[in-house]
Amino acid sequence: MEQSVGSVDPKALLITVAPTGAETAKVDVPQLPTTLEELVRTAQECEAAGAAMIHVHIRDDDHRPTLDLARLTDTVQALREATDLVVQLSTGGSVHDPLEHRLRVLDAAPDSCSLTMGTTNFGDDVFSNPWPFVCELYQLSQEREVVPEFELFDLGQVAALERLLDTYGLPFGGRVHCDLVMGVPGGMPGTTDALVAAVAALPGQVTTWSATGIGRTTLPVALAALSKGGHLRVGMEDVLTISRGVPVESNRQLVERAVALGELAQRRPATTAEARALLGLALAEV
Ligand code: KMH
Ligand code: ZN
Repeated sequence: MEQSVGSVDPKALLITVAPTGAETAKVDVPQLPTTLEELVRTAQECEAAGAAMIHVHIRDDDHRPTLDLARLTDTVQALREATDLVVQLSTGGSVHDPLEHRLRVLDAAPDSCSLTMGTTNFGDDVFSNPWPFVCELYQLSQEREVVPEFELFDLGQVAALERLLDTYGLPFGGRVHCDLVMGVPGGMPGTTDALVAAVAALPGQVTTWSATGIGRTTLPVALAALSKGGHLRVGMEDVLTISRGVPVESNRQLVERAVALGELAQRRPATTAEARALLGLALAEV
């Protein structure tokens, strides 16, 4: 029986894996997937472990972050061929990427793109997201039929999301999915109190949300998100230790831990079909 878009079992837990990021050097963490081959293998392992979406940053031949369009396009194609994951490209890139290169990411035609709702101090750097850029990227995502995931680094960005939706309407697909990125030095802290405040302030149009805690805030944020009925993002973009002083071996290990935490909360990993329904990428058949 055909159901309405987005009517997904509330027990389904969307696990997004963010395997690489733009901040960690391969030389420091050799297990970080930086080549296309490593990324595809990681994606397959993480899908098998329970992930349904992948948040992708790519690297060049020297393992440095890049937004090279041909490489991004090849990456989307390779991930689609090798997995059924929802492919989300980062439009955040690295703190050094010019805004015009970040807009060009949509030319690679991913299923989804990240869209950060404001400028954030990012450690010693600045992650620049001026309001006109946010509006341009959002309108481009609507035009190109790419589903945005709104990245919220602080409470002000939650308010900015409401302003954006009130001004430009709903995203392509009609769903509003956002991700609380917590514990960045310069953003909201990775605490239960901050998560509860952010979730309480989400605009009414939001249909689903996930959360991720950077570094040592990973576990508190994941547990708080589960207790509030949210979804999870995990991966080596956000954390490099599995416990104090113990390096993460692989992204699969982090996905497996998310599945185990979800089981304790009586949730089960969302399938890729459910993820598509939840994001408005397809009519729900689940
Ligand atoms: N690498 C950060 C500067 C995103 O992917 O959209 C930005 C980031 C957010 O990771
Ligand atoms: Zn990212």
